[in-house]
Order: sequence, then structure tokens, then C-alpha cells
Amino acid sequence: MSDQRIDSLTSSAYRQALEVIASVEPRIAEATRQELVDQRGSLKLIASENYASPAVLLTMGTWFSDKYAEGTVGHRFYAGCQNVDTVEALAAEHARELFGAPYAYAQPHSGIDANLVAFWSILAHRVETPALAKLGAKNVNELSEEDWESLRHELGNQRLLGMSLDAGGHLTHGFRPNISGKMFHQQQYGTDPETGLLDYDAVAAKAREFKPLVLVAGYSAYPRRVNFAKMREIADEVGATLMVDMAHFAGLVAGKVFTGDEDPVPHAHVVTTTTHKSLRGPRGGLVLAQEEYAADVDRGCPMVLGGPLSHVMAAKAVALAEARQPSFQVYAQSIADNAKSLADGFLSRGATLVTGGTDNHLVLLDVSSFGLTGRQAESALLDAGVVTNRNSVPHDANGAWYTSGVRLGTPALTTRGFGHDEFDRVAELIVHVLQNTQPGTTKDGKPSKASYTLGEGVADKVRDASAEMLDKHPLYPGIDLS
Ligand code: DSN
Repeated sequence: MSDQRIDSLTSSAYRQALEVIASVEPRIAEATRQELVDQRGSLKLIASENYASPAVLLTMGTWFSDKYAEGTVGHRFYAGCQNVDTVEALAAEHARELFGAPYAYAQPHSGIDANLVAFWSILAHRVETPALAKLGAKNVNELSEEDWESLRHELGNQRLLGMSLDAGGHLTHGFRPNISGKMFHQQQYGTDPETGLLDYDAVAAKAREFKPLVLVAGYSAYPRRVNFAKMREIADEVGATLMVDMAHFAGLVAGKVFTGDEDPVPHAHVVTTTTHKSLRGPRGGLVLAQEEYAADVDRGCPMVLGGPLSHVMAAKAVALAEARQPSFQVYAQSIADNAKSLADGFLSRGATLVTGGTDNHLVLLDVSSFGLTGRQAESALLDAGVVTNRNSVPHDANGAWYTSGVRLGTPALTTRGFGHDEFDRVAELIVHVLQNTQPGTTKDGKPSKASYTLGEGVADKVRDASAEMLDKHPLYPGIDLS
């Protein structure tokens, strides 16, 4: 179908959909319309966000939402799941083919859910199944009260080693306030205090001492690539299962920017991801696994997850089919090239970046050199139409709420068509905002970590400069709601 025809169909589909919604709750139709206006008019630099295609978005708005389908393909707790089976099997097939994984599970509703499925499948495979075999039981219902208590104790006393939140890991990688830090005895590895880079020898030393059942690799705010072959060596040496959370960089794996030792899929026992970040699909999760973990991952619903969102699984299948097109590899390479342009743009203007640069899709800007907290920088940038999120930097003196950093990613604006020159200009505009932002004071005159003053006219000037670039690269050009 021609692009023109797709644009015209998409436009009328959304116009009509909003009319139907408005007939019931006009404020929701209006908020939906306004969200498009806002997204069109701002520089979206949140590293974990993107713009899914109209085909992906449209796939989510269907009657698959009405169906319960707990269980797995061909093995459901409800009747009438034949079409859901088709959808889930297709999503899994595309995921296996795209990533070269022996097994894929398309049900997780989010990245946190995918990680919970992974944790419980590892506990089932490594702890529960061997315990049942030793006791000669087929399942936990056959255990005596005493054996059940002992197995529960064993399941609840396993160890996990993951990257710390302020070094760039995710909160589900063993951060104490998160369930992952509560259900496991956890320890965290960080990055080298001088370089900000992962120190594999230090990770290995910690793993040897701690002997985790699960070694988690992957990140949400580390601006560098990881050598997963090395992480697997460490896991093998201490008898750990290697779980990689590739939520942030799944698009770079799918697009063959990360290959060999940088591709987690052949090295990890279990890989989790979201589908909406650099992978550019619907909001949701996926688990990939080596064959030996497949049966346990397959029990994710209803063990850990509620009923699958079949409409979202359908959209995952569409997005994964898109990511199997050669054009996705061009897109993925542009994400990484653009991140480099953004980083160089900051460095050439004297800004400080964690690790001194990037070789993935994100840049972590240390805003303390501007005399600001991450919270102040994030708010001032938003005033100027630049959407980012504040983020801790390693050993952050301002903690996880106020932070000292701002995380910026290129997947979304790369989807809009921004290239080298535009990302250099984006760096220039951000530096301009931060140089013209003054930290504020609290009511009693003490330095505030939240309030700030943005210089007069700065927001308008940046918005005008951004508008020129945004107008050149329209978002969803085929959708005309006027
Ligand atoms: N919220 C995602 C991110 O922004 O990285 C991870 O949970």
C-alpha cells in the first residue's frame, strides 16, 4: 500500500475514533488530541520513549482487549482462545526470529513484569524443580507441610547480584526498596569511580565472594555497551544464571548494532525486555530464554502475571514484524550515531557527561557543573519544551529524587528523522537553558533542590528554535485531526 493511502486511512481512522470516544467522554477525546499536539510540539529526549507506528497503535485498539486468555498458547484456562493463540504464537515467532532466541514469551505487561517472570522461572528451574525431584513430588501440592515450609524458605533465601541504580542499573536489579531487593538477598556492583565504566574484574570479584544464584546485567542509565560474553564467564565461574535486562537497548540488538559479545541473546540464560523503548513497539514486555528455561518462563501467567493483554500482544507482533525489515537496521544505527552527535555537542560546549560520552542510545549529563540538581534542570528544560528525565549519577550526592543528572536518549527524535546537525543543535539549546537557569531558595532562604529561575526569554527562544526542527520532521504526518 502506498504511504499516501496509509496516511489517509490512518487519519480518517483516528478522526472517527475520537468522535466515537467524544460521544461518551469528550474530555478523554480532548486529552488524547492534546497529547498529540504536545508530543508534536516538544523535543522528546526521554531515553526510554519512542513513537510507535500507526499500525502498531491501531492494533492496540481492538476487541482482543475483551478476551481472557490465562495460560499459554494451546493451554488456556478459558475457552475460545483460538485467535489469541494465533496472536501470541506470531508475536513469539517474530521475537525468536528477530533476536535468534530459542524461546520467546510475549505476555509480560511491562519490563518489571518481564523481570518478575524471569526471576520466578530461574527460582523454579534452579530451586523448586530440583527440590521436588529430591522429594519425589510432581508439584508443590504433593508436599507435606514441613517440606513445603522448607522449600518456601529455600525459595526466599536466594542471592541476586545486579548493577546498582546510581551506576545505571534498574530498580528491579536488586534495589532494596523494590521487590527484587526484598525477595532476594541482594548485592550490587557499581562502576569504576574514575572512569564511570563497568569494571568486569570487580564484578567477578564480587560474584566470587557473594556467589549469587542470579547475576543480572543490563541497565537503564549506563551510556556504554556491555560485554555479555564476559558477564557469562563470570556467571559460569560462580554457578549463577545470567539474566540480561535489555529493555533500553533491545532496538540496538534487533537492528544488529550490538552483535557478538555485545548481543546478550546468545550469552544469557534468560533475557528480558520492554517492547516500547528503542524497539519502537507497544508498551509491554518480552522474555527470551534458552531452551532449558522455556517451560518455566511459559508458566509466567497466571503464576506471576494477570491475564495477557491480547490486543497488546497483537501490536507486539506487528512491531516485531516491522523490526525484521532491513529499514529497522538503518534506524538502529542512526540511534547510536545520533547519540554520539548529541554527546559530542555537549562535550564541545564544555558540559560533563558520565563516562565522558556514549556508545549506545543515551547520554547522561551531569548537571552539577551548572550548579543545578537534576530536578531543577529537568523542570527548566520542560519549560523550554525539552522533555527529559532527571537521573542519578554514580555516587549521587542529591539522592534518587533530586539527583545530579539528566538522562537523554535519541530513539524518539531519530524516529522523527533528526540527524547529526539537529542533535548538535539540541545539545546547544540544552546547554543554553542550563546556563541560564539559576537555582532557587526555600521559604526560609536556604538553597532549594527543586526551585529555579529560568532567564527571561530563554524558554521562548528555545521553543522557537525547536519548532523549526520539529516542523521539518513532523510526527505522524499522516494523522490530521483538524
Ligand atoms: N521507566 C523506564 C526507564 O525510563 O528507564 C525503566 O523502568
